[in-house]
Amino acid sequence: MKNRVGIIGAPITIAQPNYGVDLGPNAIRYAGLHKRLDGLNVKYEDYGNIDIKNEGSNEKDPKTNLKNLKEVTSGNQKIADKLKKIKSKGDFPLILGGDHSIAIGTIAGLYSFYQELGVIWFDAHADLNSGETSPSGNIHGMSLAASLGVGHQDLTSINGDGPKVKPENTVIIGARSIDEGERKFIKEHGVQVYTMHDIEKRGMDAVIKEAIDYLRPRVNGVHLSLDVDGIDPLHTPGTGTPVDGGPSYRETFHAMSTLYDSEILTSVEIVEVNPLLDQRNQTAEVATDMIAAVFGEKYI
Ligand code: B3U
Ligand code: MN
Ligand code: MN
Repeated sequence: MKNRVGIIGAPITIAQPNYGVDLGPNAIRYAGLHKRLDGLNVKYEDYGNIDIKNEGSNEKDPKTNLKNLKEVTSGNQKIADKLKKIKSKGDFPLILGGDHSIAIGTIAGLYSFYQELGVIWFDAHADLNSGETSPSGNIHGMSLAASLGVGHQDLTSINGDGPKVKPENTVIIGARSIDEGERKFIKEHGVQVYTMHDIEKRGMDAVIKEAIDYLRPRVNGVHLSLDVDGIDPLHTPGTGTPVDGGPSYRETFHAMSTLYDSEILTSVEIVEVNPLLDQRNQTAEVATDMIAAVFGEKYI
């Protein structure tokens, strides 16, 4: 990556049920993010954390089936604005979450620069729910759908009405907990999904290379949205909704390293690190290892 990296903390926590995800950005910094980037000779500017008010009622609105819609919307509006600012300076955005709702803001901001944005959504979940299909009312399970233009208007109209990314430019990797409504969404909209079944059968190397080859001719930028619950919880216990049976540390590191080699990425975010559920900051350390891999760290 030739551009300077612009680091932003985006500490939204109220789009999911556990407090503590707002501490994720600092946990990743404490795990040694800056030193790792220094070691790779990556130039960066850390803009600190966006001022987010995590003060919702945490109650499902009976009309919309959404929790904390107003607060999640205003937090994401701030994230979209910040993204636009640092992209205008020419920075390569690195966003530290925060829960996965922050992708609504980052992708909306990126839309001003990439009308054909590709998205790699590395996650145990598909995050393709809406108020109509969500079992929980938690907006972090709806962020990819909202970016695709499906969901409550407040969420789909951040930085302009409508879809910010096309289903055919979207690849999900690592999915193993998909709700009924999300299954339908995938079939109807044609999102490319590599479940754990595909990874088990074909190996991570084949899957990540196919994803890169699929996106490269279609898009003019690629955003990596890395949910740490995508990784097997053996390695990342500090996250709110862990799902067993995920890609190992090694497989994930390899995928990140292959993405670096491909030179396809134009922005990266890492989400759902929750230090209050963690053991000795292990999850933030794994997150930092994965960031190092995506910025070029090798074994030798
Ligand atoms: N699909 C479920 C659970 C979930 C989604 N994302 C996470 N958990 N992290 C839902 O609530 O939408
Ligand atoms: Mn997610
Ligand atoms: Mn997830």
